[in-house]
Amino acid sequence: MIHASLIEQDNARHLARLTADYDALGAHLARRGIDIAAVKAKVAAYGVAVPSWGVGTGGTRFARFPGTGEPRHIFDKLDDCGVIHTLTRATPTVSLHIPWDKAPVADLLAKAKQVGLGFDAMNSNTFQDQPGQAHSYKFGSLSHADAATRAQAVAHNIDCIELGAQLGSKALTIWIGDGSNFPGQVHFTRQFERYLEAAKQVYAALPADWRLFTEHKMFEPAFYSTVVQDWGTNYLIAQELGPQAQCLVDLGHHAPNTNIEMIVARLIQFGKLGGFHFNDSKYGDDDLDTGSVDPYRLFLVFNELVDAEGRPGFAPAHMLDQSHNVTDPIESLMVSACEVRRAYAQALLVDRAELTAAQDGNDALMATACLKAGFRTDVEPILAMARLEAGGAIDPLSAYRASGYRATVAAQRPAVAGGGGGIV
Ligand SMILES: [Mn+2]
Repeated sequence: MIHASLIEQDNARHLARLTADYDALGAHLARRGIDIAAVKAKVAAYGVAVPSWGVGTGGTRFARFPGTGEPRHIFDKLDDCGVIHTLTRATPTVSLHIPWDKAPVADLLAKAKQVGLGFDAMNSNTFQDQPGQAHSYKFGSLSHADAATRAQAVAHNIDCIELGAQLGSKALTIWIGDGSNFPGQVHFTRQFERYLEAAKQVYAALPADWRLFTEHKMFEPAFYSTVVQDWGTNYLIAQELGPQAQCLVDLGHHAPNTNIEMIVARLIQFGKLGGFHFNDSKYGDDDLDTGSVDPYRLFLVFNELVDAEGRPGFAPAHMLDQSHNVTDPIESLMVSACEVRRAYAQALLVDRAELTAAQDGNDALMATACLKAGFRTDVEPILAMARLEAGGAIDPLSAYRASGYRATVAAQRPAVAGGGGGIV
């Protein structure tokens, strides 16, 4: 994997520069009345989960171009996730996707322990058929017109809960592809009634300390309608199911220009924000690297999260959900984990008393300038120092490239065929 001595060697090259930058930023923040050590401590405690499927190369409906040394199974994936956490110290947990990652519980636990990772939310898959499956999901799963198909989808979700409980997971995220491709194809109300009835059966199987997350998405894989098309429907589901059900916000699952930070604020206000799938987008569910297109939007989301810190029951789950089509997935996930922490650190710098005063005084310009003061601050020295002090890399990308990890695993893992498109 990545030896501590290699990280030390690489850090030695960056240490003098980092120390100077950190001290300068500390002095600058002190003039603004901010204690840099307090911000660094919060950043260091902030973790974001990596999805197991994220370490494989993604694809589009056109094609998929596999990289070298692609993980062959969940144990290779856990190795790759271990590398990401070793260098960034920002990704302590992995989110499994069942059945893609199905393996004996004892083996999963042993591997996770070996690479120093825990397990985050479990993800069920009823959007594609598995070999030997009795009923097809071509026309839906939890909302399918056929009762036996719905029962099969419910049973799969309950299997995911039972597996996750043995792994130490505390949440289930339901993934569905249910919807329609033509006007008139489905009866909106009857379809949603069937969905709710099935989801209630899954909810009933939740352990007392678990949460159930549902994700809204306005299109894909269905192109005319989806069952959970927007945050309003998502909120209705969480309300119908009960207190353990909350809404997941995937940043890419909205129409362009949607005010996502406002959706986040609404869900927080009513205790229904379950968490995030972080990514970035330009046009649709592009699954681009977090913060790569619109870092200000990411900051505005975190501005709402920092504002809500300390509210009773406020504990959103954070996960990256991206498709890496042209980059080394490990590099993209490392950079993205750092981008999430960056937005968090910038949001921590916002002077909340000054912001409230500007809002209450109808000083629109000063209110927005107050946000910009947080966003414009280069917090990289805080992020790097937090990594260094936790045993990680000052510059994860530099250390990763110096390690030669990709070439090492490429020699051990046979190349896979290009295959078709789609998320992998
Ligand atoms: Mn997602």
